[in-house]
Amino acid sequence: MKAAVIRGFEEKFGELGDGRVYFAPGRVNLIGEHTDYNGGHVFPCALTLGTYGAMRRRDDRILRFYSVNASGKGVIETSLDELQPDDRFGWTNYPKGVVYTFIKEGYPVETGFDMAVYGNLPNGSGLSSSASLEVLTGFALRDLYGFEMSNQMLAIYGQDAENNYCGMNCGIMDQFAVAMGKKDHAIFLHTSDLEYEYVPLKLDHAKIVISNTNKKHKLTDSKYNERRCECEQALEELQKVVNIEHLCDLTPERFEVYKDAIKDPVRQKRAKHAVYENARCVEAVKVLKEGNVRRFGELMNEAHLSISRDYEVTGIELDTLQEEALKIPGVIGSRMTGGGFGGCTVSIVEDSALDEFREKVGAAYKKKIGYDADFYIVEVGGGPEKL
Ligand code: GAF
Repeated sequence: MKAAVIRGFEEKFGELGDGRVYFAPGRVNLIGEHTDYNGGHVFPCALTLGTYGAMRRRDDRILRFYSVNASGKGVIETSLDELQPDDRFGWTNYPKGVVYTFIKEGYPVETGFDMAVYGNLPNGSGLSSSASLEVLTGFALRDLYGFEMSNQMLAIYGQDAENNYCGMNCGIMDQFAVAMGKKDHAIFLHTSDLEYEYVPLKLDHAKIVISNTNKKHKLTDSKYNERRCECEQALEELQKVVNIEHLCDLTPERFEVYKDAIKDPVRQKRAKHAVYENARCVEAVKVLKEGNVRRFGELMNEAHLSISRDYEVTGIELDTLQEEALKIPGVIGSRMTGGGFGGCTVSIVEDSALDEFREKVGAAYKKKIGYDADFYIVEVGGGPEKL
């Protein structure tokens, strides 16, 4: 991968010279979905799959971008004086957005750079290829321009770029998981104060399997922002009757007491998901620490039902993958992961059932949906690094 990105860089931009190569992971969220913008808990982990970037500073104000994966599109050139987002140049809005945020926050990016990237995360699969690219860019800028900031700030600036430059109102989970990843650990993050804890992922005789629906989707034009608005409206209604700052400040029991303050039944379902999902996430981490992987799996299954029925961000593709997974006896738990509307499921599958999983879930998916799903046995990796 490192060689491929250097080759791509040198083909387009000449010798890498004093440039550098970096890596930032993707992430998968194990449980705690659509809770991060509701002040709740999440439990993601970084993957060993991610984005490689070769980057070299320039002396002028030009920015040149090249994606080895999307090689047909060639080099995209712009300048620090033309930093506005441009839909025609898709993925380059993520690194440009990070440059924009850095400048806004007082980190002077006064000269441009050449950047080639190569990713092995399936694109648009909900494994955070965009957060990976944002954190990669921030990490590389920090190193090449000598800025001082923590990895946590890289996550915050990545989210800022995504929210204010790319127009996707995401929470902090993805950028945090990418910037703060730790090998063989998941991150139990409380999103309202960014308190976090690394929890070892001991899944004896089982693996994390990601199943990609291969349904094309883009969260910026999906209903993600609409769901976020529904939660904000529900919160405003609840705040008239109970003193809370975020939806996830409520326990399920207190939610049941106050829920009728939310007048619209659809909004009430959205809020219910957020509150119950937060409680599930807290319980899931507790049982995992106790070594109870079975209960962790049951909570994953419950989480999928909640997000499918109450939050309604799954669709037939994700639901089929999850339902078919649960028919295999060696599956400990399975649920959609990420924003939804396509993307992937995450399943915990016993080693002895891995082949059967791929065969049976794959065949049933193809029969029902009409095209193939892809399956990846993934490993939990660390955060961004200089290679
Ligand atoms: C997407 C967002 F980017 C995250 O912030 C999070 O809300 C997630 O969807 C749902 O849990 O990945």
